[in-house]
Amino acid sequence: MIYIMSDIHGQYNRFKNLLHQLNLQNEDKLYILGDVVDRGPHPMKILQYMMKHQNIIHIIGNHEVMALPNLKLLVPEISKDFLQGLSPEEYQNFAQWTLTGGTDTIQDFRKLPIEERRQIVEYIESFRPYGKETINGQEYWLVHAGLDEFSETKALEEYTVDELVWTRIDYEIPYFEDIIVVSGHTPTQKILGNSNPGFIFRANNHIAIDCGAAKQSGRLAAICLDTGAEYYAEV
Ligand SMILES: [Mn+2]
Repeated sequence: MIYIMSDIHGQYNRFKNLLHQLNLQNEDKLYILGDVVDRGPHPMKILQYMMKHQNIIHIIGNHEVMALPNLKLLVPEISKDFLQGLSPEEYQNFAQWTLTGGTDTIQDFRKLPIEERRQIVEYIESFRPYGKETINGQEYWLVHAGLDEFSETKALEEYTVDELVWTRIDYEIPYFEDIIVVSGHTPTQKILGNSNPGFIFRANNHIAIDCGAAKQSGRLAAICLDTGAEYYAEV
């Protein structure tokens, strides 16, 4: 079976709750479509769990894109004058990241011994830009946010990471007639005209699975592509 989750945002309890429901077997695969970090308290426990499980496939989100260069800077012990040692560009990236939820990630990261911090950085560096699966003859493209600079003739391999992690999909318009695009990034609470906000959205050859786990009022979702079954964790 192939399962997909997205936008866990440091919510380790919801993650464990959902894993318990999925009861993953060694031959199953779980794709996580990015934004494991930021805005929630325990991203490191989630990443360390993912690292230990070969059948969990990590796809990059915009929050990993923002976090990675900053986490690299934070691997050594941080002194009081850390910020003064940054170049203007590094400083700007750092400030931007802390404004979009990075502070939770920093606090969690700093609790780790240096060797474990290195492992986390290496693991995030290995995140893939996208996934692709064909199940029962149906092709699925798995991306964090969508397909920016879309063209029907453009192969998935041709998209840059930035094109895959930042865009906001218009879910009323299908990308393809024959390929279903699975994405996170935009909570289904924010999809215009969605009759079931906060749950998995499926229409127009889109499956949107970010159900707003970063917020107390939201939930973490998973879908099984083989059966179509949906799973939710609210606590
Ligand atoms: Mn995102």
